[in-house]
Amino acid sequence: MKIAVYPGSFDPITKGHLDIIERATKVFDKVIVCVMVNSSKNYLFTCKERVEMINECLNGMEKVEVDSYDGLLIDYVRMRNSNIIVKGLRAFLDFEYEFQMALTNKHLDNEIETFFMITSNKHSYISSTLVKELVKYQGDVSDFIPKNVENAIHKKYEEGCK
Ligand code: COD
Repeated sequence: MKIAVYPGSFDPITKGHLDIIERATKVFDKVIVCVMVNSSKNYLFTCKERVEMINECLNGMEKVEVDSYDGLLIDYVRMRNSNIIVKGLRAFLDFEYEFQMALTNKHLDNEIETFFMITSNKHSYISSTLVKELVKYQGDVSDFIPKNVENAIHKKYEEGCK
């Protein structure tokens, strides 16, 4: 059974992330979406909120499990009896960063492989940062995030989060 781990911050999940998840289920037997910590980012949503939001967006999508982990990605991948990391690539900018992470993970555990999936055209410029800013200033984000995610961002800003 080919189990793949799709790690990320997902703060919040976007239609770009969901597209990668859906396409990954066509390649792997099981896809574990894992909410993790990128220490260079400040998060709007708690880990629990991000996990809940992702579950709501999956609409019972088969073969997908949502989890969270605060630690090294390779430790999590091994713990889940997997050796596959799935990543999405939007642009050249992503490539440099993802390339560095993939090689570091490979150095730490040579058995673990990173699979890159190129974003689909219509999702190529979506980012969690961009959608948060659009919502903050009342921009239309219906093409970028599901409605429940938009509502959750609105709620955060109403509560005074920055
Ligand atoms: N279309 C396609 N793919 C996309 C899109 C889009 N529109 N938007 C984002 N993606 C991809 C990203 O390229 C990435 O692969 C994935 O989706 C998640 O993106 P983010 O932005 O939600 O998550 P990141 O990049 O902040 O996640 C970084 C991790 C949390 C995975 C990383 O920091 C990590 O592994 N942390 C755990 C600690 C660790 O092991 N560190 C050492 C790493 S070498």
